[in-house]
Amino acid sequence: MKVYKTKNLRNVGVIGHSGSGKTTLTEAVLFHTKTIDRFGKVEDGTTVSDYDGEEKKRQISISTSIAPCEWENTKINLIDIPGYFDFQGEMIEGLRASDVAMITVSGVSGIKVGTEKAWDYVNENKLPRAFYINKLDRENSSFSKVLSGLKEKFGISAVPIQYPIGSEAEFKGIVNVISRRARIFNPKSNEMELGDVPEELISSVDECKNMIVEAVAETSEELLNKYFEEGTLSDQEIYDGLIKGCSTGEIAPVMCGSALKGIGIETLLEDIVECFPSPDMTAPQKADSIADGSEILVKVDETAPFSAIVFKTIADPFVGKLSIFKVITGKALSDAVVNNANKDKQEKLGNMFVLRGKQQINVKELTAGDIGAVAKLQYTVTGDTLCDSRVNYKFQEMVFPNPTLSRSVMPLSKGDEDKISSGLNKLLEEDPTFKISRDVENAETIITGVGKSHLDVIASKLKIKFGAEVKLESPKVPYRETIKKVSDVQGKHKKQSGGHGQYGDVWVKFEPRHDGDEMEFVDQVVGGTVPRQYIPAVEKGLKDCVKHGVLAGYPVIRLRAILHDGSYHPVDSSEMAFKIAASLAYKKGLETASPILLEPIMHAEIIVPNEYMGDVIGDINKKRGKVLGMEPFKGLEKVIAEVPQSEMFEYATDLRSITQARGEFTIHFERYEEVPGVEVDKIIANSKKLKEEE
Ligand SMILES: Nc1nc2c(ncn2[C@@H]2O[C@H](COP(=O)(O)OP(=O)(O)O)[C@@H](O)[C@H]2O)c(=O)[nH]1
Ligand SMILES: [Mg+2]
Repeated sequence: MKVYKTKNLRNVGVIGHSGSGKTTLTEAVLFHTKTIDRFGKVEDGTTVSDYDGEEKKRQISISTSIAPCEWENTKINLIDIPGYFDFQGEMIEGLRASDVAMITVSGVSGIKVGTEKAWDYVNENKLPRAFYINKLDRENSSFSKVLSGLKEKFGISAVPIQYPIGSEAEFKGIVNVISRRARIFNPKSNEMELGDVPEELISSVDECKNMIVEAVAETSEELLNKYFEEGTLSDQEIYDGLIKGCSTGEIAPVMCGSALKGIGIETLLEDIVECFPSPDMTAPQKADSIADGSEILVKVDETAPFSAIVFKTIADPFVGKLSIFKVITGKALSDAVVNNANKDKQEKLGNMFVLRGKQQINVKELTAGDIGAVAKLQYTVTGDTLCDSRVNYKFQEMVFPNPTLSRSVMPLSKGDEDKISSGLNKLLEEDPTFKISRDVENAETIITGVGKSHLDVIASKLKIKFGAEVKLESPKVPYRETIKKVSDVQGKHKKQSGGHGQYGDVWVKFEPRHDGDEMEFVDQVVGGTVPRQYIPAVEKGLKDCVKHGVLAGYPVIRLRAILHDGSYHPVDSSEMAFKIAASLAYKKGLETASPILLEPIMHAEIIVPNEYMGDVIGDINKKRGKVLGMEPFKGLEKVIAEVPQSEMFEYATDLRSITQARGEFTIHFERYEEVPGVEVDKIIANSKKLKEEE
């Protein structure tokens, strides 16, 4: 593959609602540019972008794929980004490398939640954007309906630069609105052929062109004046204004076609080259100065010293780790030794290549704006900056959503623990939206992700890539026990059967403490009723006991134990005998001091569009939660609540279904609170059942 100048590069992130045809469109572009000679199908698992075993199995995209192709001296890097919400991290990574986000919309179903989320994200990150109305070959598809939907939802910035010829089963071509070039499918030659704008479409195409002229005129005072004076703008002014308006995000060009039938692909390519910004035209990248941390803006510039951002990592058990980067300044050369500005270490780029799906194509050089990959970097992780030694900044890191759905990982066969843990750690390298933690109490590994499918995919990758089969279960609630009243009891252990006897006798007062969770042991023995040398054994005995409460076996907290009396035997007393005496006192003492169960209460902040407030609050109440307050938050509403942890394990899934994935939440442990009576019996019964199973 030849080396392209920055001006001749286009990085197009294909995003949008799941199923709108992103992967098929990517495949169609590869096919029509003769990059591949077979048009793969998502259903057959034969596309370039959905090459991973998990993607083939599920027939959806799970990870972001890069698909470069060459067209008229331009290299177009298509970045096929999964639409499914669980793989949001992949979207953030994919868009980090994109200079334009092309939002695909189904011509049948129109704007969906995924369209809105894509728009919100690119809007927030001020990324240039365009729309592609797909599936115009399908029954009930409508270009004009979807176009007015886009205008209504996203404002006048959505301007049609293409117009369809025919519709549904009769859909057969596309008009390039600015150049008025029409391409029509000729069933005889089985090719798209250049032609004139059909008579009956001329007025519609004119109307679209007017929309473009008006939108372009809005982008500068000078053009606006000219437009008012002359009533129109020249084609060159339109192109210049369009590309400028697109790069600042003021104009979102709307294109259309049928990815599956391959209708409109040439016109799309034409517009990508003519109307989409090259990497140097988009807003500068934010970086931090290494010397003093101040913010620096870095323009894509092929003449400056080398710098690149690693926006994605792939963990492969066979190939090893792949780091995928976008060159921001200068050029990347294979075998170069570069700095990792985040780790202050040197890395050798070694064999450099571009990825097309899973295929690796070796390259010697990549210019600013281009995307490449290297294998087996030692220190580098996603988000790091690789650069020349003269570069004194590092790019600002991507912000990923906090994962909220947890599962404990249960090995299916004993002895797989090491495989699981090393596999999970490898998967962690490629996925910043996934976390591993340890539940020490139950000796379990907990994984936390964005949603159920995300965690299912991780379990499945563990099996396929790392050969360890696991079952995912709801994590256990870390209940606690304590007492509400005071008791004062004797624990006496006395055995005199044959030979050496055993004798220990203690009086212990148990009371709740409110100044700490750990058991406090107080020694108030006077007159040596319990000899000095046995007191540590009593304390040790009690400390062992509080690991298991008397109700359901959960650890006991907020307990004070005061040893104040006892007796001993000069021959039969021993540390062991006093330890046993302490445990007898413990059991009796706690049972008579009104033991209770405590459960963790979480503080939750839930952010949702106003129309879902009622349902969200109703659901919180159903979950035994308390709403503490509500406040406006960035045009949405924030609900602040406290909810028992046991009710929140599925909340990521629940909130998604209540709000059609429009809600978000964060959660953290707040405190322990008494479990209400009705729940207690269930918990005790459950813990008995678990013990019997062991
Ligand atoms: N009729 C028709 N079907 C399409 C078109 N584009 C995609 N599809 C189908 O829509 C489904 C989802 O496509 P896919 O590319 O996986 O969508 P993605 O989730 O956005 O990547 C697949 O069954 C495709 O064959 C199109 O232009 N016309
Ligand atoms: Mg896809």
